[in-house]
Amino acid sequence: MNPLEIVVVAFWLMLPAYVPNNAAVLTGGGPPIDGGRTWNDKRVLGDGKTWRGTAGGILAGVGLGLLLNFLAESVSSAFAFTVPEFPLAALFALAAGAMLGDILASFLKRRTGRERGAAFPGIDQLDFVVVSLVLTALVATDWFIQWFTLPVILAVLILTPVLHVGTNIIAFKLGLKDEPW
Ligand code: CTP
Ligand code: K
Ligand code: MG
Repeated sequence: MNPLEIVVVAFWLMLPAYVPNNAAVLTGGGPPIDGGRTWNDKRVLGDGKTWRGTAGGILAGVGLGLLLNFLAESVSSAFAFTVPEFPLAALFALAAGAMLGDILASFLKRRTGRERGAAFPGIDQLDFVVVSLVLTALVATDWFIQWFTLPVILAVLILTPVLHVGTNIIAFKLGLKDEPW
């Protein structure tokens, strides 16, 4: 794989995991997942993790993946290499894993005394990647091994924080997000 192929395949593979966080910002609101419950006087997750945002995020990730499946052949012929189609299980794991990673991060933020919206550098940028990759490896193992080669995983780990910081600054400037992280 040449460097362009590695970067394009890494980005393509992760799109269904990238979109849920942004879609949740747009669809969020309504009852929080933790129902307002606290643990040691701190919210279990906080008002920033809602059922609606989570469902909207997962649907957006899976929906985008179905669109990518439809486009995969044309994109592959435009480049001189193949971009993958996503099995349904992998799509769901990428999207739901991204939301789960973000929820686990909020759980850790509350346990470490961080209020809703507080930054947690490092965790904020990679929580969703790690959980979506692990979940995908579990539910679509053969497909995962075929596509997530070591160079692709390294590209994902480097690309993701850069893209995450960039898109969040844009969402903040557009007034969609309360903080630029
Ligand atoms: N959101 C949601 N449900 C989710 C994730 C996000 O409704 N599972 C929405 C919420 O409106 C949230 C916004 O998207 O405020 C931004 O997401 P995020 O930055 O992850 O949440 P924070 O509000 O910063 O809360 P936390 O400190 O718990 O991360
Ligand atoms: K977050
Ligand atoms: Mg936030």
